Amino acid sequence: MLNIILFGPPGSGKGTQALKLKLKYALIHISTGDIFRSEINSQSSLGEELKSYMDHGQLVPDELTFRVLKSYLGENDLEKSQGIIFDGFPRTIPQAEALDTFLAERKEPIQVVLSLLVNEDEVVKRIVLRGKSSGRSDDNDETIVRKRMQVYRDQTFPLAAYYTAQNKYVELNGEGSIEEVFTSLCNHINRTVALSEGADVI
Ligand code: B4P
Repeated sequence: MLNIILFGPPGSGKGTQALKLKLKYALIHISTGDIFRSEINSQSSLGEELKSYMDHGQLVPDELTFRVLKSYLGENDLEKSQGIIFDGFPRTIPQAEALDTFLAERKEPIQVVLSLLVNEDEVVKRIVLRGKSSGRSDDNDETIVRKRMQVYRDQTFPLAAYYTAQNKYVELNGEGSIEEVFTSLCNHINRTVALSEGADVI
């Protein structure tokens, strides 16, 4: 099993790259952002609650995130894949701890956390551009986008130290073209797989 976390600020390309990696490595793609947006589109009261946080650039509270994710996992069979790519999850230390517990029970820990480095002006530019066509209400207001960056720095970036302590955190340049970033991610993943198989990788 190949379990990977794609990490980075909003708009760093996690979703874009996760879709390509999912196809290449036959992984299940778990994006909490996508799961939340699908719940919002169903116009349920739970979706309304999720939207109230997302529209303000805030994280969905952990307890609510766990509830939605648990229900999603109950409906999807994880056994039929070569592994899982986590995109936008975990975003807080309690989320990371819960994920570690869940994967420890399955004896399939995270192998590598790949962090896409992109400067703030570039991510704001990308998200505002996406906002023109995505219809996402959290994308089309620069103030909200900057608030999401602040939330990332305060609540999510501490995970870099959490996974560094586990010797799993790898940073790479997320500012090249989509294909360049993809090649770089694949190189890191191939290296991780080779190391886990006992190869002598320099
Ligand atoms: P997400 O859905 O995770 O979205 P994101 O951070 O905006 O995007 P991502 O990094 O995936 O960027 P993308 O590839 O699309 O989160 C949305 C919200 O949901 C959060 O703010 C939060 O409220 C909530 N949420 C989600 N998970 C949560 C959790 N676990 N706990 C609590 N709350 C949670 O790329 C962005 C744009 O850049 C695209 O238009 C793309 O085409 C472009 N792009 C990508 N790579 C590029 C490149 N190399 N060059 C140029 N453009 C590029």
